[in-house]
Amino acid sequence: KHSFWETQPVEQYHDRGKNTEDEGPIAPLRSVAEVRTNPYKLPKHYEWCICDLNCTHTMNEIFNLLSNHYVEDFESMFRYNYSKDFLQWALRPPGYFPSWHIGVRVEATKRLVAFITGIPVNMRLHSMCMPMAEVNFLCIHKKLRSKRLAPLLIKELTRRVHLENIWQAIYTAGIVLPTPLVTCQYWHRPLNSKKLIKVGFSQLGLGMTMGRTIKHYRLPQKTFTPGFRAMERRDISAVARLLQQYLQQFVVAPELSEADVEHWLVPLNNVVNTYVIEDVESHNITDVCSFYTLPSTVLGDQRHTALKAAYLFYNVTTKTPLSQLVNDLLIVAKQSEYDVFNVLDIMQNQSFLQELKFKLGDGHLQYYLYNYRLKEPLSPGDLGVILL
Ligand code: YNC
Ligand code: MG
Repeated sequence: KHSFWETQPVEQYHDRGKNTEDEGPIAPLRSVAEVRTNPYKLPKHYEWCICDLNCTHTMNEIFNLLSNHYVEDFESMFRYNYSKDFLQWALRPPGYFPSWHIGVRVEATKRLVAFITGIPVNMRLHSMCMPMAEVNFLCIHKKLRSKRLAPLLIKELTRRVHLENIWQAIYTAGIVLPTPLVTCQYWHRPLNSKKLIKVGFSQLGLGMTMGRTIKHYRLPQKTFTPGFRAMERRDISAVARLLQQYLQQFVVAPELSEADVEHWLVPLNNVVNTYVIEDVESHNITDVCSFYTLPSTVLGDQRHTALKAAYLFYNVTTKTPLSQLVNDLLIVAKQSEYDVFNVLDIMQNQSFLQELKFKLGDGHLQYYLYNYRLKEPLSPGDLGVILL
């Protein structure tokens, strides 16, 4: 049924639950010298390119491809609309490889018609730490779908990852492929009910009026936790220490250096917001919370309305209850006119969903590993990693 995925070193459906194999890589170890040096052959009239994210023109092309052809919800009501600033942030972390930003162009016109990316990450699985690729933004122009181009993009990226002596990858997708590591779900906290209902994202609850709904989701004007403030560059080492410690409790989590924390968490307007709790007396940083910004386009709407969504990112609590910290994020997001606040049921997020009035979304997000098998099945709460 999966003519491509059956050939790949991923856990196959029929191996699921067989605890006979040891934990570890699926494919035999290879060396970089054994990796093919020439790119895979594309169909006639198409060519590979490396997309230079420092080039404004290329950034416009990537933005246009993704904003018109990337992920939609099941009913095609909304499509992710990653901003250019966001894409540059997501794709240029410390140590990134420009050669992992892969495009396919039409030879004659140079039009960009497909895209796939990887970024390097040091991932820990149980106590094993290894360099991996985080794969994202696989996208093929709607007119070129179902032509088996996706397996070529994946194989070409894999080849370039192997050339860097990296043999594992992590990725997420909305669809089920061989074989999910964990199945997660999104939960949504309405911030602007009126707009969410108008664009069809939410429905008015049974027996609820618009007035009562708005009142139900009302939030205070000001954050609650004393010492709550935006993270600054001077907080990098304190935040790094807290996060490194906190992520130890999860089965799957990145090992973040100070440089990683600087890249991923120092606030960037309309991309990532991070807040710290600075103890009023000691001035120590005790807690951290963050979200990233990913709008969606409302499809079939002539005015191209955007849905402004915040997604919960990395948090650390040592003193403040997590639900109180996230509630402060809801307040900040509401003040900044976000329409909805989304969280996955990973890490410790299940602990506050009901209390903070999150509603279960439809659809699932599957996490996958490439060329690595874990012995025991995981649950969402074992995951300490967020892919963008
Ligand atoms: C997908 N999302 O099953 P089989 S998520 C992986 N991830 O193969 P064709 C996918 N594989 O089943 P189309 C996939 N979607 O026959 C489909 N496939 O074995 C598999 N959508 O290829 C599929 N972006 O070219 C099948 O399909 C084969 O033209 C069919 O293209 C697919 O970024 C796609 O949802 C998704 O742009 C590009 O539909 C297209 O339909 C599209 O005939 C809208 O392909 C946007 C969208 C996906 C977002 C994402 C993560 C991608 C992970 C890729 C796998 C990485 C593996 C690790 C590599 C590094 C290894 C090292 C080391
Ligand atoms: Mg295709």
